[in-house]
Amino acid sequence: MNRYESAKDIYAAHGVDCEAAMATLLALPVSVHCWQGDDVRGFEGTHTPGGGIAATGNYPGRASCAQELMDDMDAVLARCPGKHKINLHAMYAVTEQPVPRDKLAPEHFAAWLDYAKSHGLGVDMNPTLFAHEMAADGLTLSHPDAPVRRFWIDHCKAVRRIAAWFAAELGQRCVNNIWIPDGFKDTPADRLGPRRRLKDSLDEILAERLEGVIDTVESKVFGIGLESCTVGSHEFYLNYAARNGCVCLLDNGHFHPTEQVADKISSMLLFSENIALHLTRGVRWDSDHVPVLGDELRDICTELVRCHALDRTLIALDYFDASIHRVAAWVIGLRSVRKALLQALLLPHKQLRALQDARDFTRLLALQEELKLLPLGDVWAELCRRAGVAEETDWMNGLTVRGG
Ligand code: RNT
Ligand code: ZN
Repeated sequence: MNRYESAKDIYAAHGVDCEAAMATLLALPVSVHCWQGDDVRGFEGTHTPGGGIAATGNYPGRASCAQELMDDMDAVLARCPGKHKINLHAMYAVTEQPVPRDKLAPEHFAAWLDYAKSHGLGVDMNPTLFAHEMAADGLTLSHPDAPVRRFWIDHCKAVRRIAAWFAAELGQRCVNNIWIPDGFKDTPADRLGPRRRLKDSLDEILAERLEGVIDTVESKVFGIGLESCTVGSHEFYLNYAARNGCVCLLDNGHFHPTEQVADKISSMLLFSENIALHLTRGVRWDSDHVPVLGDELRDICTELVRCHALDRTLIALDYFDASIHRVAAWVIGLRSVRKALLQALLLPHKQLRALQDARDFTRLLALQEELKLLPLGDVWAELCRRAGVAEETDWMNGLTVRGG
């Protein structure tokens, strides 16, 4: 008997169907962020991400133009099982001359549409409200000066229309995620004013009804240089989304280190149709390390499965590590997310819930520990084989270093 057949029997003895788990996983879209390939630089010629986000490290081979970034994404997608979307930022527009961000239009993303079409991929979008002179003082949609707010509102409106265009062209919905860096390094004198201005800006941005666009809003607890107050806090967006019919996005690097995103999911699902995630790994802070198969990621994925929320959740990646091979970093994170989802799909949720409801917490803990040792790797290897991607031991074969 081969290893997969044997693993299948072991899981079946726990009442778990490996075939069903693999089918679910292969059909589940994960949105792959383009910004791992070039350290969040974009193609506008600016070199500091700003807004308190930064890729650290100087491994050679960073993609420096659209073609290189697309080549690297090809290398990533060829190594990862499952259905994918690509997640773009406005600063990745492919244009001959620089185009002001408030003037961006679908034609500036024609190269990405071609890429998505030729690879059968969906696209998600993000306006870029950092790494720009208009965001130099750390404020954008909540800025006290009306002309600054106007520029960023117009930028966000322009990008939403691009998102609608992608949705129409590709025949699948496009998530448009708004994250702003706005905040204060030291104790502000006024928190209400900036938050009221952010609310008004969002109201204007989201006023236009656009077919195929799912608007998400991403909160944060703090950023580097913006330690004392973040205007777009979790409470702000949780309430904003609930009131205005958009979707709250949880980035698991954006909370206090002991605060668990896994624990928030069930509460949110009771009050909203959809939730959105940025999966990352914060090491002591929002450091955006490459996700690995650890407790945090597993707990989040387990929660999605046991709440039957996979089809209500928009899953995206968000990390950037420039200290190791960038394509490998991309692949390790994406494969880890898939592994965590697979492990979650291979748990006997009914049985676990029954133990909790019977208040048999002793057996529950014992079983939870036992399940960690089931042959996940054998099912993962089978999944990779079926998806036509390299197995764990082999996926680094053929990876080269640009310019190396
Ligand atoms: C920043 C947010 C945001 C960005 C991307 C590039 O802290 O996580 O999602 O990482 O938009
Ligand atoms: Zn994020």
